[in-house]
Amino acid sequence: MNRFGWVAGLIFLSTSVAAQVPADIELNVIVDSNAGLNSPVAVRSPNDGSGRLFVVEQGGTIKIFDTKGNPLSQNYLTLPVTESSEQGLLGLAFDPDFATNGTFYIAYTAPSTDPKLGALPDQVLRRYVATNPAANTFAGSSQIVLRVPDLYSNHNGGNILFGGDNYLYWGMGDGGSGGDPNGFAQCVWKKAADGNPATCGNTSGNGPFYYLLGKMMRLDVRHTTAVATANMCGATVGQTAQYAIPATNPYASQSNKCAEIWDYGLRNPFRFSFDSQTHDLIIGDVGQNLYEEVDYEPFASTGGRNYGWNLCEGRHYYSASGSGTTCPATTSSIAPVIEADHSGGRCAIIGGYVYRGPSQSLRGTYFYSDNCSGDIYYATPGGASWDGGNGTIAATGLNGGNVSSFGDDASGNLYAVDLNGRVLLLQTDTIFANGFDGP
Ligand SMILES: [Ca+2]
Ligand SMILES: [Ca+2]
Repeated sequence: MNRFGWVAGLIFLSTSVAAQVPADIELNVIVDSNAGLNSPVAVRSPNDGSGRLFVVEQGGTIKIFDTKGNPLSQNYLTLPVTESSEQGLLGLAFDPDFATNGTFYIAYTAPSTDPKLGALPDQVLRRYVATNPAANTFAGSSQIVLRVPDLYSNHNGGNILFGGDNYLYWGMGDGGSGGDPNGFAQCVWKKAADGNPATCGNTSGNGPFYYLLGKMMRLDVRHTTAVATANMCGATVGQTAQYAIPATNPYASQSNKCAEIWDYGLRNPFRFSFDSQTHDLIIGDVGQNLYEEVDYEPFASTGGRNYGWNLCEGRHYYSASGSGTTCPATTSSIAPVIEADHSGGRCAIIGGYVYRGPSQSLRGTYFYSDNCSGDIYYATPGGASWDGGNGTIAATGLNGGNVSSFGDDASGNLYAVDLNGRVLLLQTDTIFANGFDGP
């Protein structure tokens, strides 16, 4: 492409947020509030050809809905968790070969009666292996893969997904409170050169385990480790670990940094996704009091990226060391592609998906929401800023209630989950895919 064409492309991207979504875009109720769902926080497809949708309830239950949106009579799985506004059963990820190996993972806050590494119940990653992958109630075995200690009940991340590389990504919040008082999000050290880096806070006892807070972890959960090494911050040195470190993780070969870390500088990456076509990683990172953000990472990335928290909040300084919007550049962290302030009733971003489903006119558009406003927003991926670099947010005019999550299925249908007990399907009115009835 010639220079002029490249410049023209930039001009197009800078104005692309003003593009209109189709007039016939709709948000249709697939599971309504009478279906008995209690605080749903995730929807997942097992991609096994069954058409089943698995819906995660924060209180510790996984339910299955059929292709018409009707709940099956029995729960798929129930487990004890600690539940509060941000604690609970938070994530579900099916192994890419679930149809044959029956393996899936959940992320949850442990019940208060479990042993714990920190002051509060751990955030736990657990593997399940179903004896019969096609069964509608779980029977089989399970084991804990990794535990992360916690200090405050908020900021627990909890989304888990397999990437296009077949590694499991687990978004972890900064531990909680406000402002990341211990500086965990900027701390990648297993052991500091001087033995006690000030930026890593007071973590007496189980120190290194805390350094997984405020991170995107990347784990090879399809393999175990016979003898855990010193840079595995989620395992005890010398003991067996129920996961392995991908050799291509940024700190895999460094002795003094946590090998589980893929990215750092995250506050609460509550919901993230992978573009099913490009495998790019797109993270919704919940802001402090002023700025929500979306972070973007191409599939070709080698990780080790610093998304800025708690130096920056969005494109703005958070720390007292500066002011204005030059924070990412000044701190050498990565600026978000979308920054959303708290006008319009926004309080906490809900990261969404790039649509790749049957409604052709929606393909390639990124849809996301906010837990307080419930508005469904959209942006066109491309370049370093999807909002024109100035925080201009584009709304579809659709509202999903207290949106907690999005999810897709094998056909690319995009679902939004409403904490009020609903699952919604985003589509244009000419498409009723996967057997769902139209309005
Ligand atoms: Ca927490
Ligand atoms: Ca950031």
